[in-house]
Amino acid sequence: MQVRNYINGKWVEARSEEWYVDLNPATEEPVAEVVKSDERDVAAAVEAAEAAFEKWRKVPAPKRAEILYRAGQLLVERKEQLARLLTQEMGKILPEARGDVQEAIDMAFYIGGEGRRLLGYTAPVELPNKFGMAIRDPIGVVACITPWNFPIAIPSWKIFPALVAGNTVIFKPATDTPATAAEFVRIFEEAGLPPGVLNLVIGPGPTVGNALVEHPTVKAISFTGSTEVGRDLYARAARHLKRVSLEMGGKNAIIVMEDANLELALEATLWAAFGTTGQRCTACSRLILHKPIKGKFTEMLVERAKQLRLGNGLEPTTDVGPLINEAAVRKVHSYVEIGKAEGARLLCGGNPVKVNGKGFFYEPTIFDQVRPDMRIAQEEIFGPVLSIIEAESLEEAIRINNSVNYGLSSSLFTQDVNKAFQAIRDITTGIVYINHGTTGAEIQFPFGGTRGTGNGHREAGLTAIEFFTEWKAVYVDYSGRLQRAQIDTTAFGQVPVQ
Ligand code: UN1
Repeated sequence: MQVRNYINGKWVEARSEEWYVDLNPATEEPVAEVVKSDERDVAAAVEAAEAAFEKWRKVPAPKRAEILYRAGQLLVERKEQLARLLTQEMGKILPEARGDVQEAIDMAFYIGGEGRRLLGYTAPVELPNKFGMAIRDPIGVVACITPWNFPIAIPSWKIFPALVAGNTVIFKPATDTPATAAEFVRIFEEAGLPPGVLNLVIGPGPTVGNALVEHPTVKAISFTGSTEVGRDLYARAARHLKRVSLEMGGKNAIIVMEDANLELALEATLWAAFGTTGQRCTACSRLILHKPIKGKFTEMLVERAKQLRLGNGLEPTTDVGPLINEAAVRKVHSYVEIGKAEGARLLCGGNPVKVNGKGFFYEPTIFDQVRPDMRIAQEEIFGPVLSIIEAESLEEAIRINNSVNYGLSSSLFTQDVNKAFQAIRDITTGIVYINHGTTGAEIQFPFGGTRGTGNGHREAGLTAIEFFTEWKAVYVDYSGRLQRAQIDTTAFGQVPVQ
């Protein structure tokens, strides 16, 4: 399989004529040969997107939305095929890959509705025979830079809202998941999206990503990825006064209180910590246990974690797939070494593994006796490594929960409604779960976080359209004479004579 760029409605090779090989992380076999683009391809894509914008912005929004609905329908029809490709390219188990596609389907139909909303507002004005309204405009050419861990869902959060609002898009997917990205773009092509409205440029962040940040025609950048890259991108984009939405790391915790349903908390912890091999921004990497149940719950958890089966995500018997690549295995393992050196106690896992002699697998790993200030309790590992921290009270648990440099998702297990509401009030992350793990956000609510997780924006939900539109305030004076606001009004409390 060969994967090419999609620029101005055509599947094209990179100007460099270079290719790289995209690997299946479970088998280490090639999935595809992929174009390796550089700034010349970005320039061509931006030119196409700029030209297309003039027409696309004038297509009535309900008509733009019909293309989204058609794309949603094609995603429904092709869900299984896309999920299988996604598993082969990214590694997550097939049921999760189906969920990834489903999240894009949900977004297509949810945000398609914006075609008949894109709500602005009117408000009364102070002068007679004058009308005021605030309406939304598209921004222009926008860039969507996306990670490999949700190769369809995350692009869908960005591309669908951008398009329905009338922008044209350059899509730069992660270099680890280009084949899935290309199949996603093919769906828009088949749905009838005009040439140039959505362009795909595949290549490394330092060249393609940078070129997008520096190109003056790209007006906004929606980025999901590491905090390190996001921070640098934000600073450079600021020099161009670009609008930037950042969705970055997490260090999410589950708190389990003495009165919790422990069986439920156990299932939820296994799913949130080891599902997607811990490679979700929302994954649980800290487990804060109330002292009275700590011993018992830890025992239950370790026993179950040891039974999780590693393997190819296409096999129905697999619980946990591989990490994305060799570098990820090295990174996760280095954190395990750090944890040991810091004095945490390794209860299970802690080793890279091969399945049938191949693959970037890592054992589900649990550390006990972790102090909140240890690096394994503070830094994002992005793998199947869970740190157990003890707390004496709910107040202490919440304090520990909040005292990291990330703020994406949190979870509390309790059967006490008072504790639940106290936690909802005091937890300072962008997403809070009660009696559910830290993963599984739905697209109709805002997605994003505080502190090092983001820069104040939220994706999805009612907030999805905010980022991709520009406000325009419109005043229509139909008095036929010069009426000066703030000046030609009557004195306070005096009604103007008609
Ligand atoms: C991510 O890991 O960046 O809430 C996205 C969840 C998924 C999305 C995760 N719906 O876990």
